[in-house]
Amino acid sequence: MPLTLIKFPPAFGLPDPSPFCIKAEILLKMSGLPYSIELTGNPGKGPKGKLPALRDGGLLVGDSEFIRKHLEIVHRIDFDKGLGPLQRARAHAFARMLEERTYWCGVHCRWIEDSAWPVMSATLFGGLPPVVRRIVPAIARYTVRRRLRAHGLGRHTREEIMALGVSDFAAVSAELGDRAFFMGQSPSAADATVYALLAAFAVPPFDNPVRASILATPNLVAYMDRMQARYFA
Ligand SMILES: N[C@@H](CCC(=O)N[C@@H](CS)C(=O)NCC(=O)O)C(=O)O
Repeated sequence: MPLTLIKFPPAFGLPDPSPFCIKAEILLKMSGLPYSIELTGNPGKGPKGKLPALRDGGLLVGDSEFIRKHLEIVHRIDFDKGLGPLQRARAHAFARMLEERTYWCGVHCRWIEDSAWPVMSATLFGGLPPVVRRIVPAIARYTVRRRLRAHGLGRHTREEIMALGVSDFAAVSAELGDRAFFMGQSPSAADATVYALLAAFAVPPFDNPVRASILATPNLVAYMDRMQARYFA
């Protein structure tokens, strides 16, 4: 039964505006399994109201991490083949940092920064009919602001949020060192997350201190080029 990745359409020069959808797509590419893509602007198509989701026969798996688990358990893909327990633990910790903390810094950069909002709004909501377009973006931005406050990151000042993002990618750079991929000389699951988050911050429409720090870090820039050439050439 073919696999179908349900994801958002490409945006901002990225294969997907969502780093979680980029992560899921890289995992599928790493797996070597055949898959097709279904594009939607409606996260309600995922079983948990978010994207990505993976359809496998009659099963709909929501959340990039459960998609990974599904590929590992049902399709017997070992993304971390060759990694020892300590490397697996480090990869796990970095991925959780990027997905559960750094991601929210990216949400601030895209949704809250006034300089980013026009391009964000036009990209996500530009296709709506004129009357709706005047209301829906404002409601969506308000909802995201509330989520950021609920997470906790939205309670910090802009300077504090940027400093947290910069420190996360400094840690990524230190861990990566001069390795070709995050955990060694060949790709593993962590690369799907690390690349997805780096790419989400590095795209041109969103200019902020976190993006500047990434672009000023040679091993991160070389790593992004390497990953892009390998998975999205
Ligand atoms: N933990 C989830 C996060 C997925 C997620 O946050 N997706 C966002 C896009 S980046 C989404 O679909 N948001 C729609 C919404 O919240 O309404 C995963 O790893 O897949």
